[in-house]
Amino acid sequence: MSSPIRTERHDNVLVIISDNPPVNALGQAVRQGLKKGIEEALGDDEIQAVVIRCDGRTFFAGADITEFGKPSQGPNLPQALDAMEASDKPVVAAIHGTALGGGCEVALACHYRVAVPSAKLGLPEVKLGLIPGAAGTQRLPRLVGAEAALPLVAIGNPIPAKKAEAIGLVDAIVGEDSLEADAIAFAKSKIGQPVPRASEGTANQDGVKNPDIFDQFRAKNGRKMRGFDAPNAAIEAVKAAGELPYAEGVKKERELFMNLMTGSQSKAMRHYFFAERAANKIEDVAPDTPLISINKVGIIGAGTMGGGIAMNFLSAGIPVTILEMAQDALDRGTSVMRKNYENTAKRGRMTMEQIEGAMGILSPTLEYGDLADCDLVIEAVYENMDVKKEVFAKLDEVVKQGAILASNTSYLDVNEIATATQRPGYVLGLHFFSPANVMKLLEIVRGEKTRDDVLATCMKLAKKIGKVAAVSGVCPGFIGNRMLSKRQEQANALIMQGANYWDVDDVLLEFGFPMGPFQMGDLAGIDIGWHRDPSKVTTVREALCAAGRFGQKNGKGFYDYDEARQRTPSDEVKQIIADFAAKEGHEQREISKNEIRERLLYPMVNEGAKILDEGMAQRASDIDVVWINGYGWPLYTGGPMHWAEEVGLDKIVDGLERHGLEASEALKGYAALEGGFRALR
Ligand code: T1G
Repeated sequence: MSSPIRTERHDNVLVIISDNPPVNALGQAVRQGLKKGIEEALGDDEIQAVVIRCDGRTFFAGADITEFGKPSQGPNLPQALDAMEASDKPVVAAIHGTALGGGCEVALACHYRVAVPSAKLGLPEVKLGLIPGAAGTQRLPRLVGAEAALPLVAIGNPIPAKKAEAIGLVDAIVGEDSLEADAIAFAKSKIGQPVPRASEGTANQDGVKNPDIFDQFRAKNGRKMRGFDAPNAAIEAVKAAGELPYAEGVKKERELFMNLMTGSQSKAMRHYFFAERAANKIEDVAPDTPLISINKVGIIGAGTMGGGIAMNFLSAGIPVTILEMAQDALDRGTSVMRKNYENTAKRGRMTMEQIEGAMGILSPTLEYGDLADCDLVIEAVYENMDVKKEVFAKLDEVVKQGAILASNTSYLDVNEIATATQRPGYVLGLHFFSPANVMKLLEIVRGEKTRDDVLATCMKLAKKIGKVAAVSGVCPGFIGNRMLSKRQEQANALIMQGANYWDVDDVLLEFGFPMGPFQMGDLAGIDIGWHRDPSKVTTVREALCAAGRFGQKNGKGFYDYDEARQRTPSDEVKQIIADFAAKEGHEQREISKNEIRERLLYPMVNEGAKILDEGMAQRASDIDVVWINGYGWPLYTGGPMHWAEEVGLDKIVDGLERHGLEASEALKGYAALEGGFRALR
């Protein structure tokens, strides 16, 4: 098989080229070819300089993640890069696309780096639960300084070429369409000069002179690093670059890297990397299904959901016509959208010009007729079947044939909604999560009659508006809410049986969720939907409302809150719950945190197994994608289904039965199979 690496001579410059689609991952053949190309350049006196570049859409985008966990085949990347850096002939990295991970490390081992303006560079290994493993944590700080290196290595977001040039990672920005020629010219200009080696750099003295930067970085980024192992290892590695000689620093990096590579978090996060990409694929829809062009979107309802949904399309440059029933609601909705954008701008994530651009393609209206030429209309009206069917019947009359009609319902039967139209093939659910302009998850709910092109179009559109989508079948609560209801049922049962409600929240917090159900209730407001009659108490919530406990909004709900909204468990609430339980005839007892965790999470896995078995989710990893992106399931455990397999499905079956809960036939079936949830049933 021909090597993905070839070399071309341009006078006294050897260009080493990789052609390894889709992203020039540094698999074994590429590493082999790279090593050979470097040896060719070093062994030929005619050659006085080297350029390394890639064909296709990007410079090397990192190690080949599919090789991880398998016996490694040489040559290893660090050795190939050391040989290259040791050369006295100038080696130039010619960067386009995304030079990521090992790709960025290849560039760091080159003596110079030139990039086109649209290029990005980064070390995203922490997003896979790793840190760079080819000396990136030791070369980068020596090149750009520890302070500039820290976010790149420990947070893992790539930076644009311009920023990379500003911190000294890139030496020159070259023409977008003349990368190779400019890189060759740059290489020629360096012939005869001593070559700069990142491993010999001293820019990281800032970390030595000001050792506080590491603790300051941890303090600033604590929340997003919470529970993850890799970011702390990354900080340690960058710190070592300022404290140890290069060779020892590389050893330290290797030790930290191997620890992570063999740990559960990286396995989980690599699982998620492929899970998110697999979710884009719809098993029984041909990948080349022709798509419907979506040039104009209609949104019905300018409330929290409608406005948030609209913002996703406006931010992607897709014009939106938003409809309300009354002018004041319409005005309120559009002003909330503008305020949301302005808040984003205050955080430096948008310019005022971008805000005007987005708001400039928004057309508010009170007339259904203005939706006639929309290619997609999404309703976000009151969650009531009759109301939805009325809206869809109206849309069916007004909106052009061939347009997609979508419901943002969070649990209603999309098949029944479709019966209100003459075009059931063009009807599906697009379930956004609140706040819709922020939450990444989109559940695409496939009706019995939903056409393949409609489904494929919405999956592609999801990516365009920056959402992570998964296809769900039609069942109450689809994938996410159906499993959430099982956790909520147990949370309520547990406090009736004597569990401390703060233990329930703390178990989920300690597991890695952003918050527990009772904290969530206080945040949203316990009195939402309350009938306001303190004498009528049929639930714990009504008992709390009757006691004037509405949540954070009035300083007390399940918890008491201080001015900084710090929560404290309340004896009054514990007593209210105990009294309510006694009235309902529940025996109360001490309940351990271990029992709480099993009773909260195992029923979710059980429901996930049923969802999978019923075909309501295409694959178990789609369920992981839903829960990580829609409900804050901790990424470093891979999602409910991956986590369950790591726990052991048979252990989960036993745990359910031990707590008097029913293990479904579906879960028991998967538990009995070698491949668990990955096995076809
Ligand atoms: N290895 C193997 N396959 C990869 C890959 C990789 N590094 N990156 C992408 N793919 C596949 C992906 O699965 C998909 O396959 C296709 O390419 C298109 O990807 C040694 C140890 C580069 C920004 O973490 O961030 O280097 O689904 O759909 O949206 O120290 O892919 O088509 O079959 O994502 O345009 C570090 C991971 C690795 C970069 C392109 N590198 N990749 O995004 O396309 S660890 C990364 C990405 C490492 C070193 C360490 C993105 C992208 P399929 P895509 P995209």
